[in-house]
Order: sequence, then C-alpha cells, then structure tokens
Amino acid sequence: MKKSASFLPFLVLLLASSLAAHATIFPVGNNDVTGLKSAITMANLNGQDDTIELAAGGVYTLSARDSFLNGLPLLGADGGHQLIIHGNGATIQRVPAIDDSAHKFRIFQISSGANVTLSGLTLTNGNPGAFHGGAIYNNADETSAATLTIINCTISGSSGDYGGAIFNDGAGGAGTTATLTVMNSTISGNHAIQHGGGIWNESGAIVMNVSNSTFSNNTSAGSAGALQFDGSNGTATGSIRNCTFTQNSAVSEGGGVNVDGASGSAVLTIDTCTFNQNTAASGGGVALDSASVSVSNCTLSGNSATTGGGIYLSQIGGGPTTLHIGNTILKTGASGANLAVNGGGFVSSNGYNLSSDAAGGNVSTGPGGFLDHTGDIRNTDPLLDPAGLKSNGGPTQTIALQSNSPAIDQGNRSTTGGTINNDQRGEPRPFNDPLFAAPAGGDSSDIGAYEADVRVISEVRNVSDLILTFVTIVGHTYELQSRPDLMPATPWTTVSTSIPAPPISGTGGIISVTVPNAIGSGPGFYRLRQF
Ligand SMILES: [Ca+2]
Ligand SMILES: [Ca+2]
Ligand SMILES: [Ca+2]
Repeated sequence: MKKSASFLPFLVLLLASSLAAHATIFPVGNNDVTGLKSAITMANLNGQDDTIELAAGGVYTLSARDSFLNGLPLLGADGGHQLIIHGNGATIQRVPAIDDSAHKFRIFQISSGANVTLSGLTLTNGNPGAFHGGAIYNNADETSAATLTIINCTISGSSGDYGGAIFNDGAGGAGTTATLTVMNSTISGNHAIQHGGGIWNESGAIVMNVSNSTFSNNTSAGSAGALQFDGSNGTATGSIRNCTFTQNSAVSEGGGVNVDGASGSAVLTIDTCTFNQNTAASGGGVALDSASVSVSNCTLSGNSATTGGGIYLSQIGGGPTTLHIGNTILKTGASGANLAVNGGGFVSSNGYNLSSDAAGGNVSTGPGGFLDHTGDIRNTDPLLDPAGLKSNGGPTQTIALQSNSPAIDQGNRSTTGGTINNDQRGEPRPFNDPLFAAPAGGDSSDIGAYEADVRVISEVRNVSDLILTFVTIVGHTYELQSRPDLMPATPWTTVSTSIPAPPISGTGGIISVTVPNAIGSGPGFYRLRQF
C-alpha cells in the first residue's frame, strides 16, 4: 500500500508535463460567446492540439452569423491538430432576434483538414435556411479530409436542406474522406427541407460509424427520415450498432435509414439496433438501392410504408442491391409487408429471422419466401413487450420480449457482421434460458436486439413459507429484499433468512429460494435483486 501511494504523484506529474507541451485548454465562461469565438480562433492557429472547456450546464446563445452560414468561426485544420470541445452539459443554441433569411445559420462548420471532437454538448435550433447541415457541416474537400467525432451529445430542433442535424460532406475528389463517428448521442426532432432529416452522408468518400445512439422524431420532406448513407458516385462504408430509430419519417424512401450506392458503392452494417414506428412511402425502417446492407440482431417493429414497411430494396440506381439479414425480428406496422423488393434486389437470409408475416412466401411458419434459411420463422407473432419501446437498461431504449416469446433462445448471434457478445442494452449474449431449447445451429441467443435474461418463473406459498423460483445468470449474485409497506420513505432491506442465504450465486439455471415464515407476520412486499 505504502509503495504504490508514494509512486502515484510521480505519475501525475509526468502526465501533466507531457500534456502541457502539446495542448492548450481554453475555459469559456457561461454564455461568453465572444470568449468562445476567441478560443476557436486561437485554437485554429496555434499549431497544437487544444481543448475548449465550456461551463458546466452553461447556455451559449448565438444571435447572429459569424462566418459564412455559421454562428461560430470555422473550426480550422491547424495542420491536422485535434480540437476537442468539452461541453460539460452545456447548450449552444441559435436564437436570433429576427428569424429572416439574413439570420439563418448553423452552429458549427468543420473545415477540410480538421479533426474535431464534440462531447457532452447540446446543439439546438441550428438553421442555415436552404443550405445543408442544420447544426453541423463536416466538410472534406478535394485535397483534405475532415474528421468529426460526436460523443454524449444531443442535436435537436435543427433544420437544413440536406441533413437536418449534420451534413457529412465527402464530396471532395479521390483521396479525401469525411469521417463521422457518433457515440452515445441523441439526434432528435430535426428536419430536412429535402433529404436526410437527421444526418446526410454525402459521397465522394464517407466513413461513418454510429453506436449507442438514438434517432427520434426526425423528419424529411424527401428521403431518409433519420439518416442517409450515400455512396452514390463514390464510396461509403460504415456501421450502425446498438442504436434505436423511433418515429422518424420520410415522405419518399427510408423512414429510418436510406442507403444509396448508385454509380458508386455503399456498404453498411446495421447490427443490434431497434427500428420502431418509422414511416415512409417505401421502406418504413430501412430502404436500400444499389447498395449492400447487412441487418443482424435487430428488432424492427411497427414500421410502416406503402411498400416495404420494414425493409425495401430497389435498383433504380443500377444495382446490385443486396440485403444480408440474420437473427432479426420483423413485426409489421400499420401498412406494408416486412420485406419488399421492387425492380431488382436480392434478399440473402443468413437464418434465424422471425417475421410476423409471410416474408414473400407461403403460409407456413418454416423457412420460405425471402427468409428461406435454416432457423427462419415466418407467420409468427414475436410476442414483443406490449409496453413497446422503453428503457430496459443500457444507453438506448429497447423492446423487450414477453416471457413466452418465440424469439427466446431461437437465434444465432453470429449470422452476419461477426460475433457480437452483447444485446443492445450491453447485457451478455447468449443467455441460455433453461426452459427453451435452441434449434439446430442455434447458440441460445434470442432473435432480435434484446436478450431476455433473469426472470421470475413462479411465486408459491407453502404453508407459511414463500418460494420464489427464477432464472439466473452466471456471474451475477441475487438476493430477496422486503419492506412492510410501499410508502416512499420505507427502504427495501435484504432478507437474510432466505434459504439459500444471500448472496446467491447465479448458475445460468433455475434457482428456488425459500423465505421461511414469510406469510402471517403482517403485510410484506418482496422483490428479487440482481447484482
Ligand atoms: Ca490548435
Ligand atoms: Ca437466450
Ligand atoms: Ca435454452
């Protein structure tokens, strides 16, 4: 103990001196917009990495344009040095006194050559009028790439021509790439005048990776309610993992995500995501044209469209169009079949999908139609949680399974996109429920984005004893807790008299716990707690 305590200050000093040589930290007080502009201008030119620290919970109100169509100065290349803006929970908003065309602007533009990270920041009410990127424009050009990373941010209430929240512009020539990474963020309530209600990715060259994020209530007057992934006349590669798309809408195709690789290439992996109640004319959840998209370990529920309520394939851009789909739940919404192919396009099932409709096949429940691989189940209600999309733990909302869902243990998590060992909440996958047998080739994963795990099987009185039986997870411990009433001030306390006594180690199987003399000693409420 003593040795490590004396060693620690040396480590801290070393770290501090190495940071000081390469980076400047600019603290900016609450609503000091002038100070924020000044910090950006200095960081743009000092030839080193920088961090701008905004005031915790602060609000920075932009009332006029600074540069071009932006409320703040361009975030510059500075020789490729990184700029980090730590929001610390602050908001930057556009609130002009007059909202005419002269007062329309977005929040940030990232210059070609720049490398910018935004974290812990809310951007709202960006609006450059009939120009792209409502809140942020990430601008690679003919000679220099642009790299934007967004962590723990919210972008809401913004509007642009293409990209209501973000326009990620890879429209430079060969050799430059616009790279967009979005993690643990929320893109909500944004609007595109033309296309891409939340994010528009524009080729030339695009790399986009989005994870642990929520896209909700974004709207587009054209295609892509939430997100356009566009590799047309260029290349687009990327992934969307552990994300929820809910109640986004597009007037034309792709209520949630629209993928287009016409005369170019668009290759997108969508893994362990939930698409809930998104709407469009075609492809309520996802639409793809002349692109290769894999959808695995996803739950699509209640999405609707005139054609292809869940996923829609077309080849208007010349093709080829391929959907690889595995271990995915497809539950129809108000209109449109789960899968629709129009004028070309190929659905390649990798198996273990569960469709509420026939998926283009006959009336049987076995493989057929578009879902013709081992483990595919059709014409079967997945028995999703009637409460629908809600917080079930983890960074995004998910849709749980009912305890008798035909999705439980009927999947395989490795059908496409590699082996993913967690469900959308981050819970371990697979969880082998001892009451459900896995099918041939299955690995006891549940179909879809949600892995059902611990649950109470029965609660029985035996004379004066209470016997609780539940499914457990290896690596967790359990205890019963009780309280005499449900008044808010009354705490839950551990039931130390249970047999076995707490902590009870999970086995991956079923455990019964007895509470002797639980009944008859006055009112009592019990709950099972997992640690
Ligand atoms: Ca700098
Ligand atoms: Ca399972
Ligand atoms: Ca099982």
